[in-house]
Amino acid sequence: MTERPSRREMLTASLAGLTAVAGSYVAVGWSPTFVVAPVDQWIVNTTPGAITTFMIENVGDAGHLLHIAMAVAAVLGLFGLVSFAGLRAGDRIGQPLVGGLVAGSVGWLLTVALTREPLLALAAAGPMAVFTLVGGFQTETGAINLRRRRTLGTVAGAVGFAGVAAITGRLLHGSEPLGDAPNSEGADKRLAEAEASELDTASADLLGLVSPIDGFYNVDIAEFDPEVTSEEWSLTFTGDVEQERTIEFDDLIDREVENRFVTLRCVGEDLNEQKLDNAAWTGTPLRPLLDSVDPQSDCDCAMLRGEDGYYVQFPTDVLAEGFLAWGMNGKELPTSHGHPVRVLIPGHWGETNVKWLTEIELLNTEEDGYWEERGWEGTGEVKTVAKLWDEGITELDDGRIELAGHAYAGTRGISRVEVSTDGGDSWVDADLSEPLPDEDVWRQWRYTFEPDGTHDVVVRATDGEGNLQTEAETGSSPDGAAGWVERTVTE
Ligand SMILES: Nc1nc2c(c(=O)[nH]1)N[C@H]1C(S)=C(S)[C@@H](COP(=O)(O)O)O[C@H]1N2
Ligand SMILES: [Mo]
Repeated sequence: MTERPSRREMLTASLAGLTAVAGSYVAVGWSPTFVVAPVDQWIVNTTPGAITTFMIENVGDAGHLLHIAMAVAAVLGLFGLVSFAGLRAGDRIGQPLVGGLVAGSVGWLLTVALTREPLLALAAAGPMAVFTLVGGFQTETGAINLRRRRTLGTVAGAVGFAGVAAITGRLLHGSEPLGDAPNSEGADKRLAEAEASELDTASADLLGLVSPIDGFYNVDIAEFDPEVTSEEWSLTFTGDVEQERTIEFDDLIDREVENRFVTLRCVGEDLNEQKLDNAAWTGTPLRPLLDSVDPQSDCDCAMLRGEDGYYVQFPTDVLAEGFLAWGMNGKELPTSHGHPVRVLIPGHWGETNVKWLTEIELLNTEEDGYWEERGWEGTGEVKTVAKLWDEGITELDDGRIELAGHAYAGTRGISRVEVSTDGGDSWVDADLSEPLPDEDVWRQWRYTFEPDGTHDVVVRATDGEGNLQTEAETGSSPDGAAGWVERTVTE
């Protein structure tokens, strides 16, 4: 018969679990070798697509928090159980030391199994052993045998000291600033060009034509970004090609360099959400590389894969228009945007722009990508949209109201943005920023009016081919939100 856990056992197991997770975090930070990461990845991979889509539409990014919470809880529970088992074993034979060792060793094995990092796993196993040991030395009433107090004090002191040292080290280490992207000399000129094309707006917080790197939106299937150095990185063309080919980073950056503006928009965003951003990217065109492998694919389609296990499939002729980028606004790509190399596909939804790109497989028959398997249809061209975010609504000193925002229609471009302040009865043209000479880039719009009470403001764009933005509203799933953004503005 097993007895129910006592308070002492529960406390020991919880503390051991907590400090093991904390120890792992202190050692490796928010990285793929943090002990929670593989469990989190497993949850992400096994969550049914319908649930994922439901979460995206209803709780948005909070879905990530839920995944993380589940993963942390699972690891805490697992470690707690191990400590509990060690504690019981030690009690049974009257050897707390053995209990601590058992908990530490099993904890270590478990962490190595999850992270494949034997040395770093000690950061989780150590605290586990120590706390299980401390629990074993305590009596049920919580009193500690006096003779052992000194030993315990020394052990606890040492652990505390190591913990503080490690945390300080981590804080001092911090995140290092991004270096300049190789061969990105032309990027500065492009950034200056964008600044010169911007509209003057009254709002201090509204984005200009270029999104700052740390403000650029982020969409990831996983909660832990892969960490790939440019030395480790390579891209391989596989599948139905005349000739398989692998290209390394140093060879990639030696190819023809371009600095292009490319705007990205996520198919999963709500109509007036802000998963829409623009940057100047440094990279090289894909077409010559693709031609060099001589694709033989029957479906004229390719599957692109990223280091995080992400994959997406779309036509080869769309891919050929793409661009392999290693720089963002003149800096090397940050981890969160696909370091060291991502693909950028003009005019198509964000999901085609694979980060941490490692493989391009030419296929003979079409296959679903990660999001398509989960019910999305996000590999096509973006829909046209004009946005009116909060920061774009400003009351001027003279009492007038300035409305400003961004409009985007992929490679079709934006030719016009109209604003209505009476719920769509009458329309006026907004000012537009100078068009940038790139094929897939947004524009800014601005409109100022005299308010008179409460206004039902509606905004709509017309693309470069003369098509008016679709009026009928739809949610984001499966192929992107449609409709006109409507806001109530009161003087
Ligand atoms: N490897 C990989 N690439 C990816 C994703 C991902 O989760 N993993 N997300 C895609 C989606 S859905 C979007 S909208 C864009 C977002 O790019 P960003 O995070 O740089 O803004 O990346 C795409 N590329
Ligand atoms: Mo996306």
